[in-house]
Amino acid sequence: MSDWDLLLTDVRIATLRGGATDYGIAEGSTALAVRDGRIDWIGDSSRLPVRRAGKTRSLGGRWITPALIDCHTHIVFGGDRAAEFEQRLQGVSYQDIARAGGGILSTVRATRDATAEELFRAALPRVQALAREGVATIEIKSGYGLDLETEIRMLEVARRLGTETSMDVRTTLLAAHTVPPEYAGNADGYIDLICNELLPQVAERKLADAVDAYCESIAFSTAQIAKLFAAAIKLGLPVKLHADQLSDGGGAELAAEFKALSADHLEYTSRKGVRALAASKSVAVLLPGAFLTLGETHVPPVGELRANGVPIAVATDCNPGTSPICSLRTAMMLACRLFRLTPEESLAGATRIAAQALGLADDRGTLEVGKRADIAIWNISHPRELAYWTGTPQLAELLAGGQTSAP
Ligand code: DI6
Ligand code: FE
Repeated sequence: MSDWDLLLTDVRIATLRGGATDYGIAEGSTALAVRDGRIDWIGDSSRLPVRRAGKTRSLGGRWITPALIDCHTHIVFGGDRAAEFEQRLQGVSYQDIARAGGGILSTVRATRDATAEELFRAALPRVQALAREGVATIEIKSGYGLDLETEIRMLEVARRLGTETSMDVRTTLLAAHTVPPEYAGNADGYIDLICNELLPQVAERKLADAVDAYCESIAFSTAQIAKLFAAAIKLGLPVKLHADQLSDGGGAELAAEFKALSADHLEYTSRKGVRALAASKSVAVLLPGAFLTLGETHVPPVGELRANGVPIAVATDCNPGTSPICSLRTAMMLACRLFRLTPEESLAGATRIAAQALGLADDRGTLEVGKRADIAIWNISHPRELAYWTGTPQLAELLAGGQTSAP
């Protein structure tokens, strides 16, 4: 019988495991043991097998949950869009700003002008801010380069954020975010560039774990994205989609057709779209930060998603245009307040279901034997507080793969 590396005793455990009710709270006085970075044993302390542990820590009755997972961010970018925020407050719409060459394209200009080092230095404190509130895994999208060189630079910076911090980073190629100025009026030509040149290079160099696209009248059509998705899947890359954020463009149906890992936003998704997602087992990722920032009033069909058994995740969408929010706890609170998720759904959405949205359901997102020991230790009196307070320093410690992780 081999030894444990770490034994946590006198802990209260919210496992968040699937199918459990009440946060998957483990009854009684519990303990959790870690071996080789994974959870090796969980249970009642009175049944603890006798084994040597490299380190034993009594946590004085503190709560632990799975570390949080932010499954949708655009955290690498140049510049900011505070001036557009002011314009929008004056009543100018997001779409009008985009049509006038601002919006995503203004961040594209700033990102193209930035070196890899500058992009890394700008993103690092944002990644650290998420770590400080208990996040151990994030997804980072490209999509502000829109040319071969800058899209690759963004993905390399994202990978570097994963190697130089204790955050585990999953990267996504979002070259189909909007049509770059060089291809104005020729979106099909740009999709061909992505399919024929960018995607093969990115796949060859293993720079992306998935491929995303923006399905919207101001971005790409379902036909264009279908072509891109077919190319991605041929190269072995799973897909996901920005779907139905500003209008019902059949995004959810498209995501379902390609068995997407997730369909994200979904403010305008129809019943038909919800049923398609249910059949494809794709995750619905809700992004209340973008909803709030855009002053959107059309809420995603949460009741329908629930009724059809579509798993619901919650993420920050951290980006300079529509969601300048670098706090997953804030997104969790907003998902409750704006979309009527329960605090338990919101926490599951930022742990177990977020892992599923990244294709990592078997690896992390719950506290169960065999899963990665990504564990958040909290100063709270109940896990429902995690979708209630924001901006409060309630994280006592974050373990990533069983190791104390410094933000
Ligand atoms: N939807 C969003 O909310 C972000 N991208 C997208 O497709 C916004 C990106 C931006 O405005 O910079
Ligand atoms: Fe987004």
